[in-house]
Amino acid sequence: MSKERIKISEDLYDIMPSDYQDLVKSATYGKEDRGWKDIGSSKELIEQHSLCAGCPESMAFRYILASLPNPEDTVMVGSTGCTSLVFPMVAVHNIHSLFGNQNAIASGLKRALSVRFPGRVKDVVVLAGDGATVDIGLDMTLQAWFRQEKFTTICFDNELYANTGGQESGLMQKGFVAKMAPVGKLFDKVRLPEIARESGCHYVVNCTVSKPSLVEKVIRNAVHIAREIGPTYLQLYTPCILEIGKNSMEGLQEMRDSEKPAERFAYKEYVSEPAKQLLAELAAKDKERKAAAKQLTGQAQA
Ligand SMILES: Cc1ncc(C[n+]2csc(CCOP(=O)(O)OP(=O)(O)O)c2C)c(N)n1
Ligand code: SF4
Ligand SMILES: [Mg+2]
Repeated sequence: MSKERIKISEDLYDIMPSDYQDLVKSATYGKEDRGWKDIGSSKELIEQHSLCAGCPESMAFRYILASLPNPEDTVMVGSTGCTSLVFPMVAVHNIHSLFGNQNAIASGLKRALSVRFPGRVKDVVVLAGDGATVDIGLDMTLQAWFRQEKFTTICFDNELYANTGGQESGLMQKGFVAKMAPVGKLFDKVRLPEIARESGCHYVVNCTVSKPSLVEKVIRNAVHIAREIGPTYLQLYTPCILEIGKNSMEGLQEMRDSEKPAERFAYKEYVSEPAKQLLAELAAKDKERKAAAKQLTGQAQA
């Protein structure tokens, strides 16, 4: 989906929807330093959504799409749930998979893309809810990690099945009572970040989406590491405000409360040794590139 491929034929320009015209004119495709700060000043890759007003999943989507290092050559794989309501409005190639199958679909897709486009970087990113990732899709999630499939898995953890009215999920907290789980959860929240690490993921982060700069950093790291080394996993807390009885303005505070030290979404990160080395190399290259750009600007101004 590079700008070249979405360019509008001159003869058809005036009949194309203005949203599409804006996408071609001012989306950040191809911009190496794209990030959350482009939100508001460039055409975003998602501007509308059908989630509940104030749902933190909608913030998370915006930050993630703004931070993908290579959106024009990225394919996202979604699954059934609240997240799947958003994908039809996302300006990045995406596939909807049957509930729970997302990591199996992504495995085949990533392999097919590397055969079809051998010389080209093609990133695959799974984005699914906790029910899809840890319950119905757990086998597919784990097997992809065991096989060292080179893509990123993002779980929007809202600690229940939101889209079907609030059933218990493996990532729900112990004791939590939901509309369709009136007895209260009897077991502990599954320690999926730890399982991801044990299953071979090279980069694992557990955090909330309260800070866009942090989301940007972890998305970039996860995609780069998956591209070069092996599977990566991000578990992002996107509370279902509808189910926990908060209004649209309270999602951010809910995330801030849950990321305090010792709370269940306190920032947790694991980076494997090869991934650490890759991140150091990327940081050095980035520094060099920015210094060269600064020098060029200086010369142009002199
Ligand atoms: C194979 C299959 N099983 C069950 C369902 C019903 N279903 C739709 S969404 C959903 C829950 C999704 O929960 P989660 O993955 O946590 O996403 P959320 O809606 O919370 O974002 C379920 C069980 C389905 N659509 N397909
Ligand atoms: S039901 Fe919950 S997770 Fe789904 S859109 Fe509404 S607030 Fe968000
Ligand atoms: Mg959920």
